Amino acid sequence: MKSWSHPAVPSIPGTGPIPQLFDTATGGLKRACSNSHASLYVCGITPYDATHLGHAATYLAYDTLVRVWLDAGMDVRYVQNITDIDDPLLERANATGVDWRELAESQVQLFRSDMERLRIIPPQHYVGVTEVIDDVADAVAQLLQSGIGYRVPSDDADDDIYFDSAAAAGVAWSLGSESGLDRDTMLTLSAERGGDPERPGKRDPLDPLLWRAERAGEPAWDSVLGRGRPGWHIECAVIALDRHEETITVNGGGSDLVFPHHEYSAGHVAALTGEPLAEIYSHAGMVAYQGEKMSKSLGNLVLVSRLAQEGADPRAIRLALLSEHYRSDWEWTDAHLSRAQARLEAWSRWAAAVEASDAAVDPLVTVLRETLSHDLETPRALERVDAHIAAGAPASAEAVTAIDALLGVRLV
Ligand code: 5CA
Ligand code: ZN
Repeated sequence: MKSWSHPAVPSIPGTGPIPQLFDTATGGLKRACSNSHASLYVCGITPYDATHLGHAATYLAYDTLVRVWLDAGMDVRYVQNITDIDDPLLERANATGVDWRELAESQVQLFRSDMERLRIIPPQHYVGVTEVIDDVADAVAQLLQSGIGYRVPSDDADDDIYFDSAAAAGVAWSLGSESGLDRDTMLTLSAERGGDPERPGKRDPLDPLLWRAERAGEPAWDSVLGRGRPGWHIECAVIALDRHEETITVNGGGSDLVFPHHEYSAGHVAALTGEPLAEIYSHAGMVAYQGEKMSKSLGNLVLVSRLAQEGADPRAIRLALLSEHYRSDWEWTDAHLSRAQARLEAWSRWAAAVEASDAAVDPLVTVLRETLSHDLETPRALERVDAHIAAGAPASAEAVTAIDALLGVRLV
């Protein structure tokens, strides 16, 4: 699919450090670097409602990672998917009487324009699952062949195909190796997040769906498996494998994807290749609004597009989101935006008097680099800029450039 346009990212003199990033699987910080390049797979939207601030916060976290990597001189390879066929999309399309393809297309377009508005660096490959149905079917056929995929009969269709978690356990993955969760928690989360632990005929209630045979009235594709459509986790496993030739540096997404989604994407990749999906499993915290996680199903959304229509400067939206650390769960309030607006005005006044500096590297640039490379500490980075300005330091061209390159906020 078409991605969105790339914002200008200036380069800062010198290079920044390789970032350290928190890894869910080991519960600690890890150096995020394979070699001279870094690869990133971030789970994309299910396009049935427009970009809310929770989505924006998650994509902004990985945008910050990309910016830090670029500043460290790394070649960055970035892939993102679109879940453009799945139950929630079909349910919304049916409920509103809109064709599911039109719904997906319109929401993806809105997402692209919101990402552009926020100056978020696009992935090089932006891939809808509907573009890779054959690849998914081939992968599921391979799992069937190796005995890791198995058939589960259904009353109203051909057999569905499931993933045998126990048979897949090996060196690169076993159940729990990504999430570290106990079985009871997994059972609860599976039921809440698209799994079907109650389905009869499965070898283990936790085993996830790989392929859903065609049902009357549902979209389906011809494939080596017959007519049907992909399960959710195999979609991301196959897109990550198709576009990255080796274990990726970082697999990212919101923390609602820790289990089952990233656990089983990792399991599927390990079963297909014998290699781990990622070196680091990274998760952004959940943004709440009015006391609950911001989500399409609850309807408590604050949309990026609506804030922009109401006159919010996209740079202030960016600063408001960056004022919270990406790993914390937090609640959006109007005060986030008004504080960010005031900050943007103060920074802009300071930057208007930008002057060339003699210093080899402005100390603010070093501070920003160090702060961000430590698990993307954006709230501290913003405070360091505030303190620099409050101390009366002049605006050097390097510092203004660094704020643009690393924080994505162009002041002049
Ligand atoms: N299509 C799948 C991933 S393959 C999906 O989860 N789509 S989504 O539209 O529901 O979410 C898109 C991204 O935003 C995911 O990374 C998800 O974890 C993240 N996300 C969703 N809600 C929030 C929230 N309230 N706060 C932070 N991130 C969120
Ligand atoms: Zn995903």
